[in-house]
Amino acid sequence: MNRTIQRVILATVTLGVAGAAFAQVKPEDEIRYRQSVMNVIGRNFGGVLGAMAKGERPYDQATAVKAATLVDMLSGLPANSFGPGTEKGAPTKADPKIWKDQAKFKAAYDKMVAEVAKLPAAAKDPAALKAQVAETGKACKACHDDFRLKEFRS
Ligand code: ASC
Repeated sequence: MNRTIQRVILATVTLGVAGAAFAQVKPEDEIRYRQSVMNVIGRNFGGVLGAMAKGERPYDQATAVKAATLVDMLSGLPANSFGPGTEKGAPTKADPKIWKDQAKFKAAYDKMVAEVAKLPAAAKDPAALKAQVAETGKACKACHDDFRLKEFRS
């Protein structure tokens, strides 16, 4: 067997194994994953940065930068867990519109990611943090208004 054929076989097997690994994630696990990450984002954005911006919690630079960096690292993850077949499988507030208007969902989601990316730098200064929390919050809210239901559905 020559090396080219060996490589083709190896690539095919690798892709097959990777594909099978992705396919094995059950919809309920994908739903749990995106909800878990959103929960951690919400606790750090609202509970830490939002509270500092509103003056409900004293500003502390190290705490703010840490929370902002964490939110920035996590912001893109749930986007990959709204794939085909994850519309249902566990109680979810994800609006079925997500799967019908993927371009609109992606645009709203990407706007959030772009605003979150500005948080770590803004978190170094209380006034800048307050301004960027406001902009980021608008992007969170816009996507939730359009694509998150008020109640869980099964
Ligand atoms: C949060 C959180 C949201 C958003 C939203 C922003 O911290 O849990 O859903 O911010 O309230 O308007």
